[in-house]
Amino acid sequence: MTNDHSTLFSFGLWTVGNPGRDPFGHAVRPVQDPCHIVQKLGEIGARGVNLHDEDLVPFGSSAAERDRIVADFKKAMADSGVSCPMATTNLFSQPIFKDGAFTSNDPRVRAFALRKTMDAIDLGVELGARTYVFWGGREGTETDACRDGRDALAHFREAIDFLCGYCDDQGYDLRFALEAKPNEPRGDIYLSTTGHMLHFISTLQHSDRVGVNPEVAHETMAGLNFVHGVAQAMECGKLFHIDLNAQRIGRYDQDLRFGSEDLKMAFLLVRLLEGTNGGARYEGPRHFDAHAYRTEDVDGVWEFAKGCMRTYELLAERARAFDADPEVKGLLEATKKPALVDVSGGYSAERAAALRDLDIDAAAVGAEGLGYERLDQLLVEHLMGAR
Ligand code: GLT
Ligand code: MN
Ligand code: MN
Repeated sequence: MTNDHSTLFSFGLWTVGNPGRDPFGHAVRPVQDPCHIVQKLGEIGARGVNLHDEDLVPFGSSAAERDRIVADFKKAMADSGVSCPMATTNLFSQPIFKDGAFTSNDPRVRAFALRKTMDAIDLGVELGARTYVFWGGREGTETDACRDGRDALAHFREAIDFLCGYCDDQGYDLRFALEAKPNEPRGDIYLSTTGHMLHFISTLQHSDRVGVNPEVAHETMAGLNFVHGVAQAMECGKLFHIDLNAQRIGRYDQDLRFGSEDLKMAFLLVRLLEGTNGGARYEGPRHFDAHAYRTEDVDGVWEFAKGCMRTYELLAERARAFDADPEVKGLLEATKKPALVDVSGGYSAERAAALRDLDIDAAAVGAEGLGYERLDQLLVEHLMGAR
């Protein structure tokens, strides 16, 4: 099975470049040079690389150093046939962001964050990025006594509106994708789920330019149904990007290899993204925001990366087989009966009267079996390659 090239797989420099540092232990792998990472991504068939400003250009670099680093990186991208579909800003590592960036109480921090983001947007656009991610890792609290949550949201809105204006002014063809997370590294992070983000977007001045970047691990940490969140984003045309990985409920943000946990959810997610059930396909990059187990050396990292892509392709193939299975089709047909009174056009007195006139035997309907046990068993059998 090969990538049919309509699927763009991408990895962040921070993912395959992750040296295995965690809050309790030092790095276990050497730091890999960004140009080398790009070359390796090209070799394994990943055609996209994503980055934070600081993944490529160290914080505090001079303009001349920045230009030299960027020129080398662009050459590596061209040599390997790897593009940069998405870029983002590191607004979490430097101590100045300890209490947030755009939502900080301190106007100096907010100004610094805007300036850093404008520079990072320039970098992303120079590398060809079409999507710009905002993950508010430090935009949160340990004590809510420090700030009124309404002020935090107003400041966050002000920042996103301002940066949309910056893109308009520069003539940048760039869409913003907001990434939610409930907690970690802050005790609580504002706009904790994709649903919170979707509402926030509806309050923006330039809401057309802004969508979401949901991450498997972030919704799953909180025990939420990730597939529902992605479906909601797709249904309102706001799935601008996606962070694929794996996660177990209730743990720290594990960012595991795609499909390595909750394979059934991964199957249903791929089925939704690929549109094998008849819905519109998600056409953006399949980005793996994940990293190898800390037990691995650099070879293990590239096994991890190949595994993410391979599992995605296998699940896409399984989803196609599931939706083409006549027995599955038959069971799903039964879920698609036409409405008795079409209310999709809104309320009318006639429709209300027609609803009142319907003869519905509630007891009989309530007593019908729906066949979902068989449907789910078929899903499991397809997932296991038994059909
Ligand atoms: C960080 C975070 C991710 C975000 C990245 C973008 S950085 O690794 O854990 O979920 O997508 O800022
Ligand atoms: Mn992410
Ligand atoms: Mn994560």
